[in-house]
Amino acid sequence: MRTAVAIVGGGPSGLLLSQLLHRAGIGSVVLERRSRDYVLGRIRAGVLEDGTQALLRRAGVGERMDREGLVHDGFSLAHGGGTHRIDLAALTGRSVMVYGQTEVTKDLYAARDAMGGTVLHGVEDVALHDLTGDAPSVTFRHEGADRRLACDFVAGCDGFHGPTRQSIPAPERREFERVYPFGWLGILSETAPVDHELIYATHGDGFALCSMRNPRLSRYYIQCRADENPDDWPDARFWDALRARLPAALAEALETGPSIEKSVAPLRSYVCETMRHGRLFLAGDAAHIVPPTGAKGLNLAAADIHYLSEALIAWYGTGDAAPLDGYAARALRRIWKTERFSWWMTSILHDFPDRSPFERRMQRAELDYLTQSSAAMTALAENYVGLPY
Ligand code: RFL
Ligand code: PHB
Repeated sequence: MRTAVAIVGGGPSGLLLSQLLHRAGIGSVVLERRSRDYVLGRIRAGVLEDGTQALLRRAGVGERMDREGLVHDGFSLAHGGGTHRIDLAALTGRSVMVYGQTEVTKDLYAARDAMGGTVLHGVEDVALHDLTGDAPSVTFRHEGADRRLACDFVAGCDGFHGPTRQSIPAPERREFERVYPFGWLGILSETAPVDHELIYATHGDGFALCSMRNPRLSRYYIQCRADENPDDWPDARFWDALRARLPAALAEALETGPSIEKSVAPLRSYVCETMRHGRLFLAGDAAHIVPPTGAKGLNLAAADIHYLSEALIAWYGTGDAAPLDGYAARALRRIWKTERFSWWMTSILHDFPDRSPFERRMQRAELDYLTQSSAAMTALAENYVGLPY
């Protein structure tokens, strides 16, 4: 088998890259370890920046998003018993869209099918070869047979736990990490969202987030221990804990019901600055992780794909290697700013068990300042709607 770009990972990064390359006449094969149903069953991100929306439209997958996505002109911070609205539209002239990662991925699969794209599911034992020469290849097992895919380039879009980053020799990898001393327990429930916009709440018991997927599907999160077992959280316990962290009026308005999904996600900041090794390029969660507080994971992955697709299209179009050579530096400038924002939002909104009384007062002052200064609110808003590409 031969293709131009071998893409390891059929999550949003891999599918979007494949779609953008295809529209530029460049072939690819996507190798995904899981089944399509498994990939579509994962409940993850929910908020799209306007840059991500524009990229999805450019990839030809914006139609359903524009029809069904919910445009949000603001969100609220809840603390000290009250709420404070951050008016994204007034502060930045821009907005975000609530449209779940599951839907984005579904649209991308439908587009790949319609264009006859090759996505192989259930691949095992992916291994990368000859990355530093000009004829790399990927070997894997698929449907019981050993296969070899010859290619010009390999895109590592296989998420944080995937194998492509490990193909970069350890001494060459420059990695930076912070693991937070808590996680998020999330549920999905077929109930009306407590508000028409998102609410990020801080409370002595810990952080809580009220989000949604559509007007009859709510997504709620509460800060929990990183090693929390979701089975220890029957629905009633979750709803009680959430109510306790919300201002009284919202707690009273909260519609509860059975959860249809419940999971714990650890919180981590991570960057691998080495995003290239010969003909291998990393993108998305394979290269970096942000804590979900700023809703940036999926958006950051899309920005990488924007840069990488442009660079590959330039190489195939004119033979110009400069954009590929500059890919990592260009992507990292935006990655680090987004890491900073996600780290900052996490640090002001969560309860850190090891914080000193002084640090807790600083956290309180920061929130107080944020809700009183239009300069501070504008800084929050411009990061939340997304930094330019
Ligand atoms: P993904 O989505 O992890 O996709 C990687 C794909 O690679 C496949 N893979 C392999 N394929 C072949 N061979 C192997 N050996 C492979 N190993 C792995 C995987 O099966 C998978 O299909 O990475 P991608 O495409 O870069 O997309 C990034 C986003 O998914 C991610 O940034 C966000 O979902 C992060 N994130 C969230 N972001 C938000 O903005 N808001 C959220 O609420 C939110 N919740 C989450 C999240 C990430 C989570 N993870 C990764 C544990 C909740 C969770 C649980
Ligand atoms: C979500 O709806 O899953 C969501 C929304 C905003 C975040 C994180 C997750 O900051």
